[in-house]
Amino acid sequence: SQKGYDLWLQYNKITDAQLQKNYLNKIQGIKILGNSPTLNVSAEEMQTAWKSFFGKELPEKNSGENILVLGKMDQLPQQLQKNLKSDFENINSEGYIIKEVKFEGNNTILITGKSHIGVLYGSFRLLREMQLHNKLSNLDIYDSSKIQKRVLNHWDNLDRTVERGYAGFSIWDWHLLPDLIKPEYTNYARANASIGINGTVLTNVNANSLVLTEEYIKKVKALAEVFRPYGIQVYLTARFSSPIENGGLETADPLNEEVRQWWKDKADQIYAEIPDFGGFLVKANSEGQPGPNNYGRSHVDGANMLAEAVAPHGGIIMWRAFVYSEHDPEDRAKQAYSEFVPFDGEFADNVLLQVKNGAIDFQPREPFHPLFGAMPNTPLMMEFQITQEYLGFATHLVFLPKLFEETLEEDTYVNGENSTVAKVIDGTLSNKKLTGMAGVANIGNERNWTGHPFGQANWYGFGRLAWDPYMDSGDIAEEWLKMTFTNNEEFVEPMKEMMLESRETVVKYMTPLGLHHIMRTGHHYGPGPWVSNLSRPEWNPVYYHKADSAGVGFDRTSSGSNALEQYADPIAEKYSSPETTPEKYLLWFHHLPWDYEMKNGKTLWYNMASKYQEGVEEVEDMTETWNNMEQYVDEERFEKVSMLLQIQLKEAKWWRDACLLYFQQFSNMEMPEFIPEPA
Ligand code: GCW
Repeated sequence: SQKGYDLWLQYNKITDAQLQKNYLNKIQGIKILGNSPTLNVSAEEMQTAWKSFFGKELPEKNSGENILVLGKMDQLPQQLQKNLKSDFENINSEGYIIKEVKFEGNNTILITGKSHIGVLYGSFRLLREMQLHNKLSNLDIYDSSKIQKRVLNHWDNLDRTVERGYAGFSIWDWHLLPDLIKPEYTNYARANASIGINGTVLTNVNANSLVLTEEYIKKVKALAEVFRPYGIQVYLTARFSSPIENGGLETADPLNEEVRQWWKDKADQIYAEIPDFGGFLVKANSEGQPGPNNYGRSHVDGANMLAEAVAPHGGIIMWRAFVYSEHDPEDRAKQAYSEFVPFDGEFADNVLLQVKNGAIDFQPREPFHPLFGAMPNTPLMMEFQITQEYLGFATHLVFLPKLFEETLEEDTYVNGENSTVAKVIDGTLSNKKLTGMAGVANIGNERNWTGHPFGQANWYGFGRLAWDPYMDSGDIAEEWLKMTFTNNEEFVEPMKEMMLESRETVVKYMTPLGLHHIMRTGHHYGPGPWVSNLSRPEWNPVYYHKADSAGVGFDRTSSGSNALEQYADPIAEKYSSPETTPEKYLLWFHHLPWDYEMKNGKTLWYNMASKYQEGVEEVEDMTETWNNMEQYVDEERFEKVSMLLQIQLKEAKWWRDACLLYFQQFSNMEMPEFIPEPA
């Protein structure tokens, strides 16, 4: 049905009489100042919402009391511009102001900004206020994004398969582009704009150079045209060897003049078709992708060459720091830091270094990546994964903003206390102008976009945190629940609690106490701690948990890999001893005996078992909470979530039983009495 498709833009009918009165009194008509595709989109959105909220249109009015006025700063009457001078000083070029003002002598609600896109964001904000059932009185709201590039990364291939995508095939129908424009493209843009996402990388980081051919550039252009009114720029992934594959050159050496010229010409060609093209995202010399190292050149040589090609057009390069090599004996967790820190300050001005939240790979829980804070002279862009590669795909309900928030709030201590990751990312810690946050998309061609109806919350939450990395995940959950389902507190309160706990729950039944990367190799679904036969050692779970009769965990202190040395002193010191290491990271940093006594006086083995058990019990609680919600949710979404939760419960038990039975061989200790016999 429509419900799943409409995401958080349900605009449920306003039934409360008081509220309806307030809204309809305050806004009796709409006046649009000026003209632009983005303004048209804003006006259309108002109409869509009005029909859904109130069953009627919002009439256009030229003047009068209680109208809604939409227009950017320089369209406002001179006097009003003057009156709002200090308000405008509060916002950046994408920011907005929603304020009750006198307009041509009448009381009006004004939505304005310095750009049309600001007006669009303001329009979505006003509609959100209404979806949240906030009264419109003495409106005086202003807001701006704290991060500049808020970008989805689609790992979508040109044949429409999606790497680590679990919601069907790619939504980009390359075969029928540029001639067939699907309504999904518009609705995708609209949904993204509603949460402030302003960029999208259309293609997989494991890139195909075909997308840089003239034929595909036309297809990309068609999408860019759909997205433009919504303020969304398109980016592509650039396969480093494209000059060879596409250009017929003999090399892709970034210091070769012909190669440099090829990329410049390519950029010119793209920008001739797509003047607001965002730039390139590049995965180089990682997991078999070609890169500058193939020619004995560095990541800086590679990134700066591409940066030079797009710079004249205002483009940027997002260069990924996700590198590790099977030939490197160093702990995988240390390799990116070792590789990139020496290059600090050497990247061109229009390069962002894109760093995953943790040093291994999108685990249910990881300590923050030590690169954050360690490269003060390089703008670092956060890469989160919205798609649940290691968190149960689109089958398990896990509210990821909680995970994102945990990383953003971590203190790097690099400039003393309160040097949080959020401050690295928003540029305030070391005064960066270019800032960004990327999220690997969980979107596919499923009718509800994300497969699991609650996957939508992760897309939503990513957008909200990219706009404001200091947002509270509880507020995000609450907004999303109200906008997506209902404002009824009897639904919102228990569901909010359930969402907020869901992340800790998945950690408990998959990888408690700092365990990591013990998923079945290859697909990363389900447990596989026993796997040890892959040619690349660091792809084997045994590499990470190191269970033996002496104990379990990865020693990353000075007696082990010393990955800790990559963190600032307060962290390195604190985590060097198991006694002072937060329990959640215990086995990430320490190899400890099975009978190691933990804070509660019980052994490590006992604690591990009880975490797995708690995880299972918490999923049981989730199913119960959801069962009580039937009356508040449409049948289709209710049934789907019910069935998915049953699978999640079955699989939480699978995780518990598989991991505990496996680890028991090493612990040689009895299974605590609360663990049931495996089915
Ligand atoms: O998480 C791992 C995935 C790969 C992915 C890679 C990356 C796109 O298993 O599928 O490739 O990371 O981020 O580049």
